[in-house]
This record gives sequence, C-alpha cells and structure tokens, in this order.
Amino acid sequence: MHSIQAYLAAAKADKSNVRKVIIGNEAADLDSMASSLAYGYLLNTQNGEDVLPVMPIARADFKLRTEAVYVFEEAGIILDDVVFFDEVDFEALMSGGTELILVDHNKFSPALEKYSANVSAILDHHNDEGLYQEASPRIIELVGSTATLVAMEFDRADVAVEKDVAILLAGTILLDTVNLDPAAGRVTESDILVAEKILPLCPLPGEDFFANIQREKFSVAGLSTNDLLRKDYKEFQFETVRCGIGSALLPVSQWQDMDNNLMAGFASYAVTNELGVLLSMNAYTNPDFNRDLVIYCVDKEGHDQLLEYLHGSGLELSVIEYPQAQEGEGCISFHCQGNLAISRKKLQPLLADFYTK
Ligand SMILES: [Mn+2]
Repeated sequence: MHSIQAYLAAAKADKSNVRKVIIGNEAADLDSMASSLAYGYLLNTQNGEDVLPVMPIARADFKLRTEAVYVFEEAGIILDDVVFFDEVDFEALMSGGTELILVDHNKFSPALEKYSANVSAILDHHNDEGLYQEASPRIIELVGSTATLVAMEFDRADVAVEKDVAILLAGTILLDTVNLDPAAGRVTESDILVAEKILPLCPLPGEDFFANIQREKFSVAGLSTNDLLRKDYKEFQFETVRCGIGSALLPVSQWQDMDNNLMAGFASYAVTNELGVLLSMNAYTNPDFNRDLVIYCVDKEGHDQLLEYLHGSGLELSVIEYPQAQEGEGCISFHCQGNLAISRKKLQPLLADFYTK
C-alpha cells in the first residue's frame, strides 16, 4: 500500500540523490511541516517524483513543537523516517542543482536567500512578495492555512486523501483557523470547503481534535527551563548589549514549581548565547489572559537599572516572591505584568530606546 509513511521511508533512504526538496518556513510551525510532508507525498503519488520534504528545524528541536508532535503521532508518522534540516547537506544538494519547492512562505529567510535560483515551485498563503516569478506552480492564495492549498491540489490531481494525510491537513487547518471560527478572522471559504471533505476521514470529531491540538500546543510537560526558553525565542543586539527574549506559555509560579533554581537555568542560557540580558515574557490563560515577566541580567547593577526603566515604561510590574534561594551568576527577578498590551513586539523598541540612549 502506498502510504505517506512508506513514501517518507523511501524518500529518506534516497535523500542524498534527491532532485527536489520541499521546505516550509523557518518558524517550523505545524503548517510548514505537515504541508511539506503531504505535498511531497502528492507529487510522488501523482507522477513518481523524486521529492524530499525537509523539516526546517533541527531534529532535537522538534519536540518543542508539541502540537506537531501530537498531530504527526495521530497521523502515524514515524519520526525516524522524517528528514530534519540538520540531517541533509543542504549546500551540496543546492549546488548540485536540486530544485526547491517552498511551502508556507514565498520569500526565503536571509540564511537561505542564496538558494533563490533553486526555487522551482511555491505553495503558500502569505502575502505575495512578488519573487520567483518563474516558479511553477506558483500558487499563493490568502487562505487560512497552506494545508488547505495542499488539500486542493490533491483534488485537482484527483488523488484520494487517505486517513493519514487527512489527519495532517485537517489538524493543521483547525489549528490555523482556530477551529474554523469566523470570529478569529483567519478562516476562508476554501478552508471550510476543504475541512468539510477531510474532517470526516479523521478518527476524532473536529471539536475534539482541535481541543487536543490546542492542549498539546500549550503543554509544557517534559520541557526543561532551557527548552522553555528556546521554544519561542528572539535575540536582539542593542549597541553593545545582546538581549534574548523568550516567550513561555506558563505562569512563573508553575515554572518555579518545575525548576527550583531558575537562576542557574537562566544564567547558563545567557552564557551559551552570550547574552547580557535574558527576559522571559510568560503569557497564559488561567482562566483570564495573564502576563508575567522574568528579568535576568549578568550583573546586579544592569538588572536594577533595567527594572527601574521598565517601571517607568508602563508595564505595571509587581514582584512575584520567589521561595527558593537562587544560586548562580547574575541577578534574576520575577514579576506579574499588569499591562497586558505589552507583547514582545512592543517591548523590543522600549529596550532599544533604553540601551541606545
Ligand atoms: Mn502557514
């Protein structure tokens, strides 16, 4: 039987001779990964094409994409047969003329821009950046999820969507469109039409499947402090100060229960990434939406100056007491952030102002 699993195993076995690579965007979200697997399978089924989906993330980081771990598992995907970015010699493939199919983006990240000449096809739902005009097909439609466009390609090619592909695509569409809810402003007519066709092929009703995916997305079970910091992480260089900001989806109090020496975890993360400042913006719903902020600096003076500045910047911080003694280099403090409107996007320019004055 030609299953997606059989396809992946065969594609992996032949990975160094592959003629086409499919890759999603650098955020490596479920849409990027599931769409590349399903689209590769379609091209292979349709005309025996020698095409390899490559996950745009290192294998060790995949476990941080907890919703993808869950959906892949439901679809019966064996991770050993999936190829991750650190498992191919991308440079060698590209210089050997391997074609690139982009899914879930239509413009390369700066790191991959040099391979622009290899782009041969695009399937995406972001704004069209107008690049790679010779790509064929070049399908860019502003639907809720690339997975919807992949499902439409199955239709066009008259290839049946089997249960495993249905799970991958439907799970992605539900996540991306917030369970097809018009109030979330993501879902389009195409997403709904596709979902109506493929959801009945999934073992769980849409409602339950979505609830599970959502629960897995926010699950922090089994993640270390290092994992929680790197799961959704951005780095900024402000003059001479290198600043990292993580975004963890749990309350500080819960994190303190999971790790009784957060100082050590933050300090070692800062050393590894050569940071002067490491912040964690914690966002969670309990049952209302809340924010907490962790501030770590390599020196106490820097910490106190930054805290004073943030107090004057409208974050409405109040201290969360920390029960355990902290051991390690540097200075750490924990706060409840009363001003919920200040996200990482808004904090970044405030920090830029502070460090470049
Ligand atoms: Mn997407």
